[in-house]
Amino acid sequence: MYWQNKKILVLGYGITGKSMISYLRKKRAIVYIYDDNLGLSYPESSTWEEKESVFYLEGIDILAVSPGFAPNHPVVSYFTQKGIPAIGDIEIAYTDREKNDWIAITGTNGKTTTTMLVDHLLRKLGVNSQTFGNIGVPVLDAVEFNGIPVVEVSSFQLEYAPTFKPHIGVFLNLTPDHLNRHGDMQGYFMAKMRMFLNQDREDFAIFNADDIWTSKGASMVPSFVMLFSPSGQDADVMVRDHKVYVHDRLLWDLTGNPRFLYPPYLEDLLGALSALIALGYEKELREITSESLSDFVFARHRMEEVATIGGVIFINDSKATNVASTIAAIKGFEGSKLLLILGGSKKDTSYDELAEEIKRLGVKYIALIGETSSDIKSSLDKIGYSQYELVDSLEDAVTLLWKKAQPGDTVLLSPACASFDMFNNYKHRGDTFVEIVNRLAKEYD
Ligand code: UMA
Repeated sequence: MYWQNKKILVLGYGITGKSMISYLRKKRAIVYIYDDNLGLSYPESSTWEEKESVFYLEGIDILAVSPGFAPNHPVVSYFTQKGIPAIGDIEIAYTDREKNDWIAITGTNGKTTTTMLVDHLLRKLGVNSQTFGNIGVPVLDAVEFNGIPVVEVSSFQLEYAPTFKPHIGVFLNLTPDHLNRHGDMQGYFMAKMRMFLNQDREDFAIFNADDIWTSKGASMVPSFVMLFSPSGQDADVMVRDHKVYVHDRLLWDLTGNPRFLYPPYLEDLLGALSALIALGYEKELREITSESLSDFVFARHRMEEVATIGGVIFINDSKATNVASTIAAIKGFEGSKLLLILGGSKKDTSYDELAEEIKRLGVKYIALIGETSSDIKSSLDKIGYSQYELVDSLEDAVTLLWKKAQPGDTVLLSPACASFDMFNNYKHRGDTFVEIVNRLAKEYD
């Protein structure tokens, strides 16, 4: 696309905003910057004017929007109502990259692990690839990348990617999250489905047959559909007796890789394998065997084992920012040995299903923190579960559960909520947890 001399208003001065600014400036666009926390900055200026000045800007051609800005943000709607297109970094990168060889992964949970798995396996096959997108690496870095770009794509980013069509798209699962932004599950689903609706017959749309939402997507896309099933339903790629099959052809035996039999990771693995099979690598995958997973390093803050202190295991799952993710995490434990830290910033979510699961599994004790602690407390009270306490900080939560725990127990931070009430983001929350646990380990020594 020709950006030179286009007047572009970049919204957001975070990871995405900064990368769009430097990219568009290199392409000689005239770049204005707006951020709610900083105000408005004019081209060639290093100062920030008051926020309201943004509404006096004339002649803007394009809005380049960071994903955190909702479409109904006053600045976004002011300009889009005037007919000015709002696009994000994925759209810019997609229009400017010469080849359409994008592999894009979306879904509520497991996007990062799946993106990393696709990249890991491509490298094992000797294919040059790299991860980009919501995983934390600006997708504009992929424009000139001389290999296969594997992109983690969020529903927020897809709202500003009107023509994006990955060659291979994977939709892992959909459970309630970000509903305050998308309105309801249908709105959230359609935001994710945007990734597939522009595809052509030669592109691939990969869906999870076990998920009621993503399996719906199969009948809506113009592209070639592939289904995967962790539960062993009939699908293109499925698991039966710990073995992965492509139709009736055995691909991998996972018995030697128990990490990947843990349900959320199995789903991620099948999504990743399906993407590689769509690319034509079935035979090569069979040759490298599941042994190729043995050196795969999981992302931080996702079921990350931090330390074992006096026989008590501490696990950081700070990335569990929604109920489904926490339910998936606790299912893997014998409840009576599990002590849980829950709570964080407000979202339009019900905690009733989580409370049911906690009671059913017999979770030993819970420390509740953050803005949502009283909402979670109400859900627990409703079903008569009383093994919890409200505390003021993450530090107090760790101290409380450490006192309640016995050797062989696990203390798990899997909050089911975003972190913005007390932390900058889930990474900051996870790092703080790791710090507190490491301090405790030193004291115990
Ligand atoms: N800002 C405003 N007004 C708003 C929202 C944001 O002024 O209404 C400003 C903030 O003051 C800040 C900047 O915009 O200066 C931040 O922009 P942003 O919120 O879009 O975040 P980035 O730093 O650009 O990071 C984004 C993703 N963040 C979000 O989607 C919220 C990162 O995903 C992603 O790693 C990064 O781009 C690179 O692609 C994070 C995330 O939480 C991990 N994603 C959500 C998720 O995974 O569930 C979608």
